Amino acid sequence: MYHRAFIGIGSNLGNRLKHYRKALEHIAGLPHTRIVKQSSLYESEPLGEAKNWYLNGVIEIETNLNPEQLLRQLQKIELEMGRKRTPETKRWSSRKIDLDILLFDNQAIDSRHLKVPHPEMHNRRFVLLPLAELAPHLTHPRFGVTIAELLAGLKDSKRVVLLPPQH
Ligand code: A4P
Ligand code: MG
Repeated sequence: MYHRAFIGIGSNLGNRLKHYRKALEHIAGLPHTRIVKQSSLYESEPLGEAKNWYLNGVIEIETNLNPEQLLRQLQKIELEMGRKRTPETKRWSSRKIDLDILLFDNQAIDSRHLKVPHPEMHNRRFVLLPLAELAPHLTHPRFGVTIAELLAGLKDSKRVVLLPPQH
């Protein structure tokens, strides 16, 4: 059975655009998975202690992986792309690539390793702006309001800047 999921992509280290594109290639190569839509790219002021601005965007995929399998595959991609996960690596530290499952069908998942919808997505302009390009009328499974409504009511003063299309 095919599922529809939205993945948030972020990079704030090195050649961010190159890392972003590489991540898309990896995701497109996952078994029984295809990228259906891609948002524009945004530059965003970092949330947390990192200094570098992020490149952020969202993609919609169709997959027959289940949520746990998808999470494992995304973590494998992060590691293959050289994201360091050592005990010293701080939460929210700079990273070449960060892949978060934002939404998975209409599911609400609350396991130790996986929380869907992503527990912070509704507070983040760098997630809601690109997501609203792809799915403004989609309802958030926990809050019962649409992505466009979440964006309209959002209080997030961090700057998010639309990038012109990349060639
Ligand atoms: N995990 C639970 N739910 C999920 C999910 N839905 N998708 C678990 C992916 N992972 C999920 O994540 C920690 C653990 O979360 C994983 O082991 C997984 O089992 P991580 O990627 O190792 O750590 P992290 O990303 O440093 O921490 P966290 O709390 O996930 O941070 P976020 O929410 O990913 O935020 N500022 C800007 N402007 N743009 C950004 O993209 N990103 C972050 C990271 C901080 N500031 C940012 C941005
Ligand atoms: Mg993450």
